[in-house]
Amino acid sequence: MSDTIRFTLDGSTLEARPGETIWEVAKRNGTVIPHLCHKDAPGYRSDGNCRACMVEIEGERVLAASCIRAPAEGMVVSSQGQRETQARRMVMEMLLADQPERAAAHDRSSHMWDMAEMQGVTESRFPTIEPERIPLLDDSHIAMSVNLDACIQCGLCVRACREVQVNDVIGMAGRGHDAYPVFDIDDPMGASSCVACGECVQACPTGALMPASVLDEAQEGDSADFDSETKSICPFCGVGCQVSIKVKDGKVRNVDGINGPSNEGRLCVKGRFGFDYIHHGHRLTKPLIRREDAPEKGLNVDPGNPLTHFREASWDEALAKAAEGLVDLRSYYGGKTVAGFGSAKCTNEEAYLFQKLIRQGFQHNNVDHCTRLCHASSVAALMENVGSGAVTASFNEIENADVAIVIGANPTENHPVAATFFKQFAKRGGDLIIMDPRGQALGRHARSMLQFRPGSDVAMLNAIMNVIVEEKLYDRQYVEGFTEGFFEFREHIRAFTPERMAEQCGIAPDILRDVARRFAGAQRGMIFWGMGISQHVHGTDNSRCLISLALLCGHVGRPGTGLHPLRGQNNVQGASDAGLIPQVMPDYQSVTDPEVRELFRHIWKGTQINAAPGLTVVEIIDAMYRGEIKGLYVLGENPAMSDPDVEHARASLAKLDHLVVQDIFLTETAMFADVVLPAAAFPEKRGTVTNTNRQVQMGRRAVQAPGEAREDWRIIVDLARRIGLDWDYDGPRGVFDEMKMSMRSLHHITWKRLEAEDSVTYPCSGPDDPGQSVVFGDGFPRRAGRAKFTPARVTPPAELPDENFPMVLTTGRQLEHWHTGSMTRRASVLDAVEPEANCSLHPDTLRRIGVVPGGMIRLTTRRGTLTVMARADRAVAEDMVFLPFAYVEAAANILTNPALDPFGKIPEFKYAAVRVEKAEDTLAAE
Ligand SMILES: Nc1nc2c(c(=O)[nH]1)N[C@H]1C(S)=C(S)[C@@H](COP(=O)(O)OP(=O)(O)OC[C@H]3O[C@@H](n4cnc5c(=O)[nH]c(N)nc54)[C@H](O)[C@@H]3O)O[C@H]1N2
Ligand SMILES: Nc1nc2c(c(=O)[nH]1)N[C@H]1C(S)=C(S)[C@@H](COP(=O)(O)OP(=O)(O)OC[C@H]3O[C@@H](n4cnc5c(=O)[nH]c(N)nc54)[C@H](O)[C@@H]3O)O[C@H]1N2
Ligand SMILES: [Mo]
Repeated sequence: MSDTIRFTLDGSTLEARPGETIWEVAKRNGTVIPHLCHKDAPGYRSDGNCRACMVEIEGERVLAASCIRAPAEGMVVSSQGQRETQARRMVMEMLLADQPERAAAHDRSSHMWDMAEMQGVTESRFPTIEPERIPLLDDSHIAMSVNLDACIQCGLCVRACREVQVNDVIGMAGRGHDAYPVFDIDDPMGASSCVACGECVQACPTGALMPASVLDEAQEGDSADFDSETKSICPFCGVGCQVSIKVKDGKVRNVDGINGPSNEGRLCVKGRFGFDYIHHGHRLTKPLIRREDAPEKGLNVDPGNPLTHFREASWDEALAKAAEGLVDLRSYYGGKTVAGFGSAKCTNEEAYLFQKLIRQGFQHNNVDHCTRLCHASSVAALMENVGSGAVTASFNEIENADVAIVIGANPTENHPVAATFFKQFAKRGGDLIIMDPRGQALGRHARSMLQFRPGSDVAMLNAIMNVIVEEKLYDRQYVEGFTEGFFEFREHIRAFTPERMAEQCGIAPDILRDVARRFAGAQRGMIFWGMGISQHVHGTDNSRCLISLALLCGHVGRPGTGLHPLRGQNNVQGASDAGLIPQVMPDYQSVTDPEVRELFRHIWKGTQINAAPGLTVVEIIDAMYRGEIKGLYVLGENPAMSDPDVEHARASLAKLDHLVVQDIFLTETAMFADVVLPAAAFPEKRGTVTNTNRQVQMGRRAVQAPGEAREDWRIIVDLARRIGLDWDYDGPRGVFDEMKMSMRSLHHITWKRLEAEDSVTYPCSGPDDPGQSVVFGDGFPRRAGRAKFTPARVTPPAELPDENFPMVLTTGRQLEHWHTGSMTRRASVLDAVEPEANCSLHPDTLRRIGVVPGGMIRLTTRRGTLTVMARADRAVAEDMVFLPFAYVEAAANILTNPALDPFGKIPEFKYAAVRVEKAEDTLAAE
């Protein structure tokens, strides 16, 4: 290629690609030039400040830093000559002079010691630092230690924090030799605004910043002192970060991010410091059977001591008992009285087996999972209008976008690694537009932050589209070429003028116009959304608007464009693909389609698939309450916490004749069980998971499961056999191969490839194709290849504030906790950072009800009441309360409204009328 450059390095002629540095070309050709302040990882800008990587360039008087120097045509470079090797050694020696000795190092295997060793430097000829200048230890953070005596002022931590994660907490203070990193203005790390992503710890080449788990009491440690290292996937969110898990003495010692396609080496606090839930003393290690003399079913069990209500049993007995209860119901009342809740925390293979067990074993489709509470409405709208429920582009495509809307999602807390890419986009000058009734951290990076009224998305989005249509800003060619329904849509949207809608959504007409013009005027735009869109009785309408908006502007199918509902659980995309949905078989093939049923009859050796779509999560809970469903098998879900109107859900669980719960902890749901089956956690098993980007990735076992806990797939298979199914799987690989028989999405994705490549994106066009991150450039999987405009009307939330319940309750998440808290409240770092149930209100609202921040308030809705500690947060509107749902002692879902969206059947978790008062016990205490 003409734009490559040829130069000579150590006598060989090499080619440099555009933008490559001498260091990079050398590395690509097998020579690692020593380096310290340069990090060989995506996202890290070279700085050339430490001079550890100097090379000689013919004709130049001074040596050059190879990490920042670009080769020029014909340049002659030497990296192995005496002059540069000596100079580099000198740099190492000078830096080592100020370091603790290797035997007492914070990290005896730090990158710095590696580099010293590589150059034969073991000690320094130079005087060591004066003792009074040695900085003090900062151990104020629970997860990270700061020992600046090892700092070489290379600035990598600053670049990690500011440029890679874009958190801007670390800066440099002081000058020259006495420069040192500071947190915020000069706070101890633990008191700073640090969000504990740990990027700085991963970047630091000397051990000055270290995971606390690697250090002993004397602050000495060795990052290479582990028994095994396993590449796997983070078990928390749908970003699907690739991780390297270091295990010592059977326990996870620390976790690093590796260069997966979605995370490019980055992690957040949960992925880096949240794995020790798997070692918690509450882990289920033996099967449990409810005791005959157990008290009534309820939340009355201590998860650390279940033997008050349960007795331990052998696997044989527990599986027999679990199966017998289900089989009895099937024979007395029919298969329809048994339902299953599968898991988005388990693997693809486990999800597939689970839905197969229910469909084959009970001859109906009453199987669903948490996607129903999550993006069911988004998927309904996407299926209807685009013909596919998955994202049209990976979130990383934001790199190629000019404008991006993030609406009803809070990625800095819920998809923190995706958020780093969003922040980088804004930093590069990308036009980031946030739309959320609540302020959020991403708002600081956005060009516009539209803080509109909750539940008024359709009004706001329709007004924006009204402008685009009226001002003829839409992409006519795209609309004509790739869509249908535009003329009806255009008529419909006429009425939604910004002036009319402004009052409903609370955003001024000129702002709506400006946003419309920017989004439509950009070359490439993306839309990201989350639960603020989906969890409403009009969630499907909300999503329809977003789809129409992207179609109008032609922002689909090209790099830097697309629709991206940020998927939540680590494997919710995969579990949905695998058929854990009552209306569809694997790959969204409808149960009502005779050809589909025939296909599965064939693959499943004669099984008749029931043609009637099954019930959804909330419908199953209602059917349990009415006594129509009498048996339930729950795999890795916690409906006794996560379902709306949870007292009703708990009452339904208590009514069951037979409940089998398979989990890693005795969850609130398991407390109602007749049989509890102890499962291996994700880092203890093998199998594939699919992230929000459609990347199918390989999860591997890093540690052994505790006690008698078993991998989920194995438990499902054993149970299936005992209910009479003729299954002979001997591992996830065989299951994956069977999945491929019915799932086109897995074409060209083989187990062997995943073993070798760790990740392949679907759709994938051939054995060497890494998969397509952007889809639908040449049409949609719908009739005539066209996507559709479906007009949406403004509908109010199911329950509006009134005299008795004058405020609005909204629920959601926090960075450190995972959903129902089962995992993260048992992760030591995460629980220490966020230990107490809390809610947030505007400071003026707190003042009005007479509560100081940190005081207790009482929240009451038509469903129930609870007390919880209140924080002051200006991000929350004055008439709203934000309540996370991770805390059993103040379970948000006691309050939420179970009203459903008619299409997605998703409950309205984001809006309920609430009364807020000062809690009586606080009153009494005064
Ligand atoms: N730390 C952490 N991360 C998680 C999870 C977790 O439990 N903890 N769960 C994972 C899962 S399964 C999911 S689905 C994702 C969810 O991730 P998100 O979708 O980001 O989740 P939420 O915090 O529930 O809500 C998102 C936003 O919706 C806004 N919102 C509320 N009402 C409205 C409204 O009427 N309209 C609009 N447009 N916005 C509104 C809220 O203010 C909030 O900022 O997170 C995943 N990641
Ligand atoms: N109020 C309110 N409620 C909500 C929401 C909201 O925003 N507000 N959001 C909803 C959404 S989006 C979602 S996705 C749901 C989530 O609802 P759930 O899926 O019920 O919540 P989790 O706490 O993630 O439950 C996962 C369970 O799996 C277990 N587990 C983890 N790993 C494994 C494993 O390897 N094997 C097995 N067998 N079990 C395992 C955990 O211990 C835990 O009990 O909550 C919904 N509920
Ligand atoms: Mo979710």
